Amino acid sequence: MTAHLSRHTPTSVAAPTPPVAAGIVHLGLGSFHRAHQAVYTAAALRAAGGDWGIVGVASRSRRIVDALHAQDHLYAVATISPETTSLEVPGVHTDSYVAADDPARVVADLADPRIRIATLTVTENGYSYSPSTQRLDVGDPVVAADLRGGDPRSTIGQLARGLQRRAATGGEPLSILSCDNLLSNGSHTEKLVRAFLQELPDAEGADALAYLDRAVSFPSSMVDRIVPSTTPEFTDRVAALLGVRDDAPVPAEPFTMWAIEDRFAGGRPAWEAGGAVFTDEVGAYEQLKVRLLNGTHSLIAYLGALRGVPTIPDAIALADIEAAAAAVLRHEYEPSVTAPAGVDVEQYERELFARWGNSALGHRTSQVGSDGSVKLGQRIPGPVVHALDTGDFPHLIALTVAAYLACIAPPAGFDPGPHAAAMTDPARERLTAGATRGGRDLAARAIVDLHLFGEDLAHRTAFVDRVGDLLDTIVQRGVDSAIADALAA
Ligand code: CS2
Repeated sequence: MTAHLSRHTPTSVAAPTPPVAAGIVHLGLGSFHRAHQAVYTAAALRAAGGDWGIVGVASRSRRIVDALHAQDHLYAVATISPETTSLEVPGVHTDSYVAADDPARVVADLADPRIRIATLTVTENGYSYSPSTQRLDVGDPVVAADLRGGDPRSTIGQLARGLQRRAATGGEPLSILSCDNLLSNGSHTEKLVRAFLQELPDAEGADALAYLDRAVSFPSSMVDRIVPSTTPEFTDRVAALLGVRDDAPVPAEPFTMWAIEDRFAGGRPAWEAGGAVFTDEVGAYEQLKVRLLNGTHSLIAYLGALRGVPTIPDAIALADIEAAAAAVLRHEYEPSVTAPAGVDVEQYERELFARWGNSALGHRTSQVGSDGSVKLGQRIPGPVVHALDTGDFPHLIALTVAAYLACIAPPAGFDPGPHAAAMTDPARERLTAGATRGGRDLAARAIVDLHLFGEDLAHRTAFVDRVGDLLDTIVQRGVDSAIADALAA
């Protein structure tokens, strides 16, 4: 098959959204954005119109940008379950480029008065904050260089420099909307952008800070859709279904959810047309999702990798991992969350098991297990402190951390297997620098010395010791024994 997807090649799928002018700049042109915000935006444009096309900015990867340019910025989202596959072509991107190739353009686009929203999916790892203090990491060499001047490379630097330019060239209102799995992602982003501007000499930062106070909003949002990485087999399957070649297709599960705070300084698309919920309770939605879904997802990924299975559905099909997931969800995460009005937590939990079990998706344990040092910092500290302060002990969250350490920083002589080896993590080097004397030592390095999960957990000695002991059990007696031990406690 040689013809590529374009606005002129017929496909089996209904025509994409007609082209409109851009109103959104999106930083982080990965699969998640293309299967989530883009799909909601397509529904909004179909229902209510508006100049809300999206300029997609990839941070480094040229592959998707090249594919999108060759295809008139069209690509298919394939909604996949064991029962069905359905295709949709959102067609809402007006342009795309790689930030590393054209860093000056990022600032120019953020300052462009036609742009009224900047959305972000740069992952937990893309916000340049220190996990222990939650503040802007001014010691990070990329942030430090951005503060000195020149074209910014960090996301926070790009936003701050974009606001500076915008303040100086008309000061049109702008909303900055984080769509990453961070708690209070709006105020967190605002705090980091402010901190960047405050680090600048007065004459440079003051106008931008005044403009930020006057005309910029940072709504929080909770995003949810499981979007695995694309594989060559999947690309071939989509081509067969579409009838033309698509080099940038995205697989996604049927479930999708977006809860957003309705505070948009310069207007917004009618995302509710795609099912987005506008609510004052975003914090409650975020907590529910980041703890119940993501926290349990991490446990399934690390235990699954240690058991040697490649995917999340393979892992949740193992009886003891399913039991551990049910126990951590119900007894350790759920007590720490307050459900938003109208959300039935039991129903939500039942759906989670069906979602994790979606065997058609092939969601890899190594994908969910990657970047655990930044992801777990969002997922576990609140629930651990809640449990300890109410007289319960979070044995299965301790097991999650022990399994994470076994995967990322395996003690000498222990082989965690290929799926653990495929996980990437920015803290891997710091965790593995120098020998450790057993599990408690490594747990203390991660939680107490490196403060990977914030300051509060660093003082919870009983938790740190339990992580260390479970790690020793994994190494000496195997992951099955550690699961049995944590479940029996
Ligand atoms: C996962 C998430 O990789 C991970 O850490 O837990 O990407 C998860 O699939 C999404 O947040 C679902 O909305």
